[in-house]
Amino acid sequence: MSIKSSLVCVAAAAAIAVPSASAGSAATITISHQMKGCHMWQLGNGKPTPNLTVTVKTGTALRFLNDDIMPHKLIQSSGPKLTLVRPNMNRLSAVATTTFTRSGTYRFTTKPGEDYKMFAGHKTIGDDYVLHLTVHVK
Ligand SMILES: [Cu+2]
Repeated sequence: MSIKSSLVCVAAAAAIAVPSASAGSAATITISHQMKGCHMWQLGNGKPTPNLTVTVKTGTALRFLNDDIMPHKLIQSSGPKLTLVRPNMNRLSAVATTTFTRSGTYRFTTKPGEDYKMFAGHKTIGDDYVLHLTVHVK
């Protein structure tokens, strides 16, 4: 399934769950734990990747869910200035959010922290990925 079609599925599911929501749609990007490279982005139930590009409509609320075994601080590296809500995702299942009110191209990365204590000694394969996300807002 392509990234675009899975995003449409997420948006459709959100619309069904909240039928009265009219302004824009919503999508969730999970930072999921992976054996190779430790962590990747995952849009909805899409394929995990360390370099993700998505296209959303103006007004979309994007939710970041940190399901990794380490903290991630969400960092906007380029694009029109955004307000990031709770960007310091420093516990299991922490959520950060932002809403794209202006069209443009936005880029993000994360600054990972140390593994949570309960996962100390947890082994993964290869170097940890540096995550890169591009969001095109139309
Ligand atoms: Cu990780």
